[in-house]
Amino acid sequence: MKNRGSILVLALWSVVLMSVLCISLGYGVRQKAVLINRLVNAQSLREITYSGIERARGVIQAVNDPMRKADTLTSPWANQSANFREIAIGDRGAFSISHKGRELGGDRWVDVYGLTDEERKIPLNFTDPQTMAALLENTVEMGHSEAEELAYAIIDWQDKDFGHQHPQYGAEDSEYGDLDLPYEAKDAPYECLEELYLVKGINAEIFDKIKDFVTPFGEGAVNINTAPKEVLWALSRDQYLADKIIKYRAGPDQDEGTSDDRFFGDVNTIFLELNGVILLNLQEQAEIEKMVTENKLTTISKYFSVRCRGTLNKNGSFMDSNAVIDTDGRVLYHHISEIQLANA
Ligand SMILES: [Ca+2]
Ligand SMILES: [Ca+2]
Repeated sequence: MKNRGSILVLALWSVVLMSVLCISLGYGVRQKAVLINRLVNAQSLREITYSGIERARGVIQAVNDPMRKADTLTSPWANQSANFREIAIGDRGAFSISHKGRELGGDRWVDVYGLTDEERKIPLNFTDPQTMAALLENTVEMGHSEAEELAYAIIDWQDKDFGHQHPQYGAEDSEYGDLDLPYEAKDAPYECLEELYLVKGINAEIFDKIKDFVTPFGEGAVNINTAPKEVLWALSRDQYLADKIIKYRAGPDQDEGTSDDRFFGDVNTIFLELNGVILLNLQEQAEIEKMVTENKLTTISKYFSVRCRGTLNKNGSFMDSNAVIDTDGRVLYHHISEIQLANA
């Protein structure tokens, strides 16, 4: 009887042990299956967003005629849902390339399906402290001396010398060396926008307010056909001239990005073309001539931003990817900014 009892206890223990083993094995297998599924989903999303960037490169190369006179807000890269909105990649998913643009005839920001040119922004590696200070005053609502102080720090960060351009303002090695975690000023061109966070005086609030109006890309000139009011205002220091340029561009319907838009095809005739439609005063004429003489304006663009979201049909997983491409087909910057994977 005693032996039978022991065998029964042993058998029961074996059953318990086998059950625990099965449960833990099952859990491990399920974990691995989830992991593999997520890796497969991430790979699919990568392929879909890369297809979006390839589409953008194709569109840019198709319009890259060296004889073209202008890139404008009605160019094929600028606003074309057919090319950039919810483009299916087989039955796996789709990509959209979009950015926030001002609603036609209003001040609300809406999704615009297309690329943005970097030449619509102030080039950080070529700008002067006065232009930068004007932008800060108008977009961050800083006082003049506070804006100048920060503008000089932004320039000092990338200029090659170690000395301050301004006797009181700016920041070079000495200012950064005094920080809790010291570093040196870069003294070399900005390569990505987020570098601004390293500049003395820049915080998240300021970065957010200027990020759409400055760029580390470009060759020094701003495209007068695409620049927003904030940029034209900072360049010319004249809000009314900026308004007149945008009014001219918008055409008779006074909406930008529509088929009746006007554009400038040659920097040397900007004054004549603008004055033919909207009368300019002598000061505005001088401001345009100054910008042209200092090579601050262009009518075409070479660098383009692509903000692409790839999504999976089966579970809504998505990946956001930002890239900058140029008219030669080069990808100069590429960064996955967000990825959200569902388990299914
Ligand atoms: Ca420097
Ligand atoms: Ca128009």
